[in-house]
Amino acid sequence: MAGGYERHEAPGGEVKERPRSQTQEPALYNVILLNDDYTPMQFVVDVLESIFQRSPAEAYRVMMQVHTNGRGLAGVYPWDVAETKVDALLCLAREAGHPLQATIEDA
Ligand code: TYC
Repeated sequence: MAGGYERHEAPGGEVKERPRSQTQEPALYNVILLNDDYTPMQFVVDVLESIFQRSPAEAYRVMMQVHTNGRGLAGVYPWDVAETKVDALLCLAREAGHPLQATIEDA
């Protein structure tokens, strides 16, 4: 990782230096929703709102994107979060008897 120092100019013109942060941002992954012919549109909208924290308008837009193009982006998360959200989605879909599927891809 690139080391070194970050330089900041303080309001009085004084230059301060501190070691560059050693913390790594986590890798991000896309959760992709897949279309099918059976899952009701409203169920997909509800899932996007409840699991992926999309607004009603966003949820409808993403659902229509998937319905029209076959796939669409539900959200972008670190691996563990993406996996947990897909598990929750599959669980809700299975309980409701819908074949809704999602995959995780590199962002
Ligand atoms: N194609 C489905 C229908 O016509 C709706 C749908 C949208 C299903 C998005 C899955 O990920 C999906 N009822």
